[in-house]
Amino acid sequence: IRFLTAGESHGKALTTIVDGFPSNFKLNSEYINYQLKRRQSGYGRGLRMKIENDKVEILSGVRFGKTLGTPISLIIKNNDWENWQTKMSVTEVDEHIEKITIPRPGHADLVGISKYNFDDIRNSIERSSARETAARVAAGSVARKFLEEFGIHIGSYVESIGGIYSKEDFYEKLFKNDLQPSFTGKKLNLQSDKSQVRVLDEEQEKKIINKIKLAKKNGDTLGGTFIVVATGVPVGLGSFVQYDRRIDAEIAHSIMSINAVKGVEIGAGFYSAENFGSQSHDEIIISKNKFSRKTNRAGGIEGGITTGLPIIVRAAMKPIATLMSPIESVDLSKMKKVLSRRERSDFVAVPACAVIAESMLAWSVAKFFLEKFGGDSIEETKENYLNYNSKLFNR
Ligand code: EPS
Repeated sequence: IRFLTAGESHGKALTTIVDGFPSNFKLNSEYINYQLKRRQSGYGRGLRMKIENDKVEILSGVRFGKTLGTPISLIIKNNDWENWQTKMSVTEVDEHIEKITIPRPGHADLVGISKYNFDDIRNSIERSSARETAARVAAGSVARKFLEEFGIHIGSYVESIGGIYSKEDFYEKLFKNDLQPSFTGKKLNLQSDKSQVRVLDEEQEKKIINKIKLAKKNGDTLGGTFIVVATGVPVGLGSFVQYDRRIDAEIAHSIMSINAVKGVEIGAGFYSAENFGSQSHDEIIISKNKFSRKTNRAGGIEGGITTGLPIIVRAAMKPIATLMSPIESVDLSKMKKVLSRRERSDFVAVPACAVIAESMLAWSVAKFFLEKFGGDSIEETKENYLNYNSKLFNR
């Protein structure tokens, strides 16, 4: 499977073409819109989210509510385009449009104009903006819907914002296999989506909201950490035979590709680095002639292959680079020291980032799932899946 996105932040629309999914599974725009709405939410978002009400239009690949096995093309219109028609015109305009020449530290402004030989940072801002992730959520929602056919559910929660963690360490709990099998990604979202910042602890939520208020007051921004899980994943996706067939490598790539993500961890990765091997691995136990693992510190992946336990990914998002209280930069047109430019933005987008990560994780799991089970129709994929499961050792 593959997808490409296109579209500038203040252009007419975002588009994506999703290719390689089998025919005959149900898909409609309401399903995708629900995920798009989740991406727009979270305390700390900026004014743009008040302008946009992201809705997808399915242009191809679906008939009578079911996939055709043909490329699925999706479009999300930018409401804000109305205010940017001249500034973002595809054709030349007579009007003088002021160029942006002061790069925001931490954003793609400086590297973007250097690489693409621009003298206007606007050309770089537009595509590097996290607005593009709306198209990714749309593409990832197709993958998510496909995975649901096999009881695979993706969920997430925010672990911390601005260094504020819960007293209760839910992350550690995730490594205990005793959460299984009733724990699902879907259930996790039912809980985290209730919170304005997608945390699992009300006390923590209050503290975080206060800290976001402080950041807003100071014209500053905050980052944080979040956890994404996939439950119901079968044993055997991915492989150790080549570096690019390891599913942990694939997942790290897709999560790291999200704007502002600076760290990705699978399972108890960094914890294990500080502890003994005996505290880090998942003991294999046998009961009623069936084996299982005592814990899930591996985060559902051993040797680049899924173990059948939940995939657990943790990621760190840096604070958004657009600051209302600017920091030092340079005006490139005058080559003079100045304060960086203000631009409308979010103060915190960690809750949204976790939702985007769900879509990216869904994509990676679906990619390896279809590589293993194939099929041109969902019926064929299911047959292959059931056949594999019936022959699976220790099923
Ligand atoms: C975003 C849209 C953007 C930003 C944000 C994410 O819209 P605008 O630039 O018009 O305010 O709110 O992008 C960034 C934080 C960024 O640094 O690029 C969205 O749709 O998620």
